[in-house]
Amino acid sequence: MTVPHRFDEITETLARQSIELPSWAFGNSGTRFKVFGTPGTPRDTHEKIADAAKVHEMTGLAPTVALHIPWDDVEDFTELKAHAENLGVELGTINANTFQDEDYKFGSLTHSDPAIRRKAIDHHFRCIDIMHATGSTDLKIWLADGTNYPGQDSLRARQDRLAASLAEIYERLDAHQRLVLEYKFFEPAFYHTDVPDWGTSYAQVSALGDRALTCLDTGHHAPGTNIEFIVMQLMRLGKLGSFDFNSRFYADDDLIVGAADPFQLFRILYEVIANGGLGEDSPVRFMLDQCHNIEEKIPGQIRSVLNVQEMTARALLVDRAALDKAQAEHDVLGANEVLMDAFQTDVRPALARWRASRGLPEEPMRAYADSGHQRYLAEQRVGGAQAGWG
Ligand code: LRH
Ligand code: MN
Repeated sequence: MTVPHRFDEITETLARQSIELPSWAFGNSGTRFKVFGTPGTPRDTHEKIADAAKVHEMTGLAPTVALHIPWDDVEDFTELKAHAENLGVELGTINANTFQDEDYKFGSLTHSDPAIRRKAIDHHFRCIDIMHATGSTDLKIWLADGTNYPGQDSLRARQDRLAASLAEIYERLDAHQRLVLEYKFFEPAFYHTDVPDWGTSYAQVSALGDRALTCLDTGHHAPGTNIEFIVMQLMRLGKLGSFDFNSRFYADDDLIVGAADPFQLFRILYEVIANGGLGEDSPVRFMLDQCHNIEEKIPGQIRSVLNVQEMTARALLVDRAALDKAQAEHDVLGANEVLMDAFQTDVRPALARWRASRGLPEEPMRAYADSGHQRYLAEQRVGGAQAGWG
């Protein structure tokens, strides 16, 4: 199992890897049972961005931060852009939010009332205005829209209303802007969700145009779903725009990516690589979408981007020539062994040396713990309300 000797062949691709951080991962989050606080949690968007910048400083892997509107609303987004750049990061994907307003009880872009649809469309127009100020290229749309009981509403009518609403939003984008439509098979709706699967997202975005793509959240599939097959198919169709990386044992647990199922993350990244997703002009954007309900948030994000980097390195070390040969010969076990060889390769020592060669901490988790930054934040950030999903 001598794969590591090829590590030098993959560093150019690894150096191109960037993983966008979700601002909301630095705020408090939880479940319907409890949202716990954590000493040092940011109180506002500026502090969330400062924490994201700390993750980039420790790993060199996270140069952009995604915002969620209205959670990250500020007076002046141009000033916020400058604030981020002064900290060495940029503002990324703008996430719309039509899942916390009373008016959206029975839907937003799918609602039967044209006035409610108008309100939801206008919210997306505002997100596009914010993109102009932040220089962001991606508008991410995830809808909680759905029903809880059969018969509650017309599934067909809602799809048609959704298509019309999305068309208005797509029209408002300018030439360098994209929209990504995220799907999720359930929650908060418990009978049907209007964008439940990749097929529905693909159908809706394909009707819009080239700058409308699909967002794949790794926590949004029914148990037993072969997610890497969906990755391959959406990339084959040129419609995979972005990932929301996280992991789960049961439902949309939003745990640290790779924590629940590192082999699944490896298989997903192998398909990303095999379909050109890490190429220089790849349209695929990689983002984390996680909640650190009980663990500290900055170390949680550091651990997350390192998990993606580690599994990426292993997937890049797959001996393609040996795999192609085994596949051509229908050498079932041989082919599987080639993939498992790479998956079982410990790339951590080589990655640590490579980080050091780029002036980064060899062990970012330990370096962050030793920095005392967490204690500093807990002492600094006293008073005010800790940020969260509200
Ligand atoms: C929905 C979701 C979506 C975000 C939210 C924070 O479950 O994955 O991407 O808007 O989490
Ligand atoms: Mn998501």
